[in-house]
Amino acid sequence: MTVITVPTQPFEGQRPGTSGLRKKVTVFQQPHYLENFVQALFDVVHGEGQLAPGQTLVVGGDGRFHNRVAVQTILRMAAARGYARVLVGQGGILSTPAASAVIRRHGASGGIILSASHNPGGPDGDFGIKYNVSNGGPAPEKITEAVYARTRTLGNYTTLQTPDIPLDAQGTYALGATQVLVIDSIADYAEVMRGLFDFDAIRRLFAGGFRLRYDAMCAVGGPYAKVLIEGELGAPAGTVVNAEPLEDFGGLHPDPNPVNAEDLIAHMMAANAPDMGAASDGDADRNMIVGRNFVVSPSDSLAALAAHATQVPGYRAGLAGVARSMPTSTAVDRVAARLGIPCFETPTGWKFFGNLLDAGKATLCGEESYGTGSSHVREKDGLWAVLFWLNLLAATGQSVEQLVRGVWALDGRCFYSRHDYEGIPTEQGDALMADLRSQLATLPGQTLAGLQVAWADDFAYTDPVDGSVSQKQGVRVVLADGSRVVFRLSGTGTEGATLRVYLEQHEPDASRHSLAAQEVLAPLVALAEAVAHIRQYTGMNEPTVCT
Ligand code: VG1
Ligand code: CO
Repeated sequence: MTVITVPTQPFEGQRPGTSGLRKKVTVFQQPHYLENFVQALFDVVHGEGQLAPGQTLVVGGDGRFHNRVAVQTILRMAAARGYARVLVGQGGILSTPAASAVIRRHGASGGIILSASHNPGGPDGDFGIKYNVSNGGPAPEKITEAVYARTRTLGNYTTLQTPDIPLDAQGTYALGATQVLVIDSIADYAEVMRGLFDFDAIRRLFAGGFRLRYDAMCAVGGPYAKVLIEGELGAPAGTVVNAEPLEDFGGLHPDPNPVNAEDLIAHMMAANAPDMGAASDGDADRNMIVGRNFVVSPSDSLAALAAHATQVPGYRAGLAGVARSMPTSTAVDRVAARLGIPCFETPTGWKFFGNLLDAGKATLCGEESYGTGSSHVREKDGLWAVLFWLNLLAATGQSVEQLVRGVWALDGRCFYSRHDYEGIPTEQGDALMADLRSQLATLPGQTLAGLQVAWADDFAYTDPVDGSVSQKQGVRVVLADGSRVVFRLSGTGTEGATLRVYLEQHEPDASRHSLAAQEVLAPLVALAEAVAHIRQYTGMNEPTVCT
């Protein structure tokens, strides 16, 4: 088979953000756009002009519009690169955590995940590509930055001229000298889950009439949840809703939060609500947990999992440590302190957990953005979190609400909310952040909106394993009691800028634990406005989304 070399020119802006390169589908549909990025990636990972003999690549995506086209492009380019084997999920489908599991279990040198995750899909929606390394986790910044640099100098790429590989049935095909294996998208992942959780106990829970509503939001989590929850664990048919992955997610926005998953919330607040509700996002790495009449904040979910982890077979021996992204609430820090284990604070984005997990410093990790995971793979994992909760409910006999309130009773409640201002002109977003940064030296000691600032900084992180430093990861404005407001710009959006304002206040007094978060946090919202002049910079009076 002849490898062909196609001349090309660099595209602007192929810089991966918080989680891979995300752009409008129409941008990815431009001739050479995806090819350039993949060539740059291979050039960085293997060396310019170097082949990848003996190596295995994993390829799959969340099934959104353009997934199939992109898979075929990547298969041809991987064959031109001389990979020995490419494992591709059936139908081109692999959830992000499943891709991580496949990379690890098959000793792959890496994997390409096609997803824009929680971003909307369809012909007018978003597409994305991300590279994961041999530990199964997102490539660290030194790789993503090198890929970006390479995209700016690229002059050609190599590929094959071959017909498409049939993806809909499992099988083995030859593409040049490369063996392409279309594999079961679920089997490896399911095997990892079986090794962690007490499936018998969860089966008994369902057999006893326990009711779950799992909203897969017409995204890739559906088939996984169907096989495991309805199939293996015996939950009644219909437990998993919106279970069929659709190219446009049925018009839903597959970002599981109370705003986008309002239908699930309505079911959970109804008179005859199920015992537990859950939802996952476009690529099934996020999860939202809802109790009957009780919404669980992601930060509280992480804290509850950490507090009760030893009830679950996979974590019986205890946790080496926990880790959370900086804006995530300090609820898990308090659990860690009580358990006497270390707690790490990282920048936003799952790639920062990889080294801690590899080094055995952390076992559980989480982010405020509905992401939780553990050392079982190197990605956050939506269905894993749901199974973890089911296992805990089965083991303790408690309800979702009781488990969370139990943690509050011991450690106090961290009232928490994130306010997003979406679609701001990029210059305005940058100007707001620059303004904030210029105030860092003078903020301490100032009283704004009636609150006195104790300290302020721009979060910087030194990786405790490899010493790499990540600067400018979010501006923190903190009060003497630890209450805080954090500001950062999103790194996953595809249109303009999104300002994220994170608000947190710890409340030790149990008599105040049932107050509404937005009420408790109102003074911090006023502080945020006083410090950042959000109205002036964004022209918005209210956030577009509050979670
Ligand atoms: C957001 C979240 C972050 C998460 C990232 C990827 O990033 O805040 O916590 O890791 O999305 O999630 P940003 O830069 O927009 O704030 V996913 O499920 O879209 O891969
Ligand atoms: Co996701």
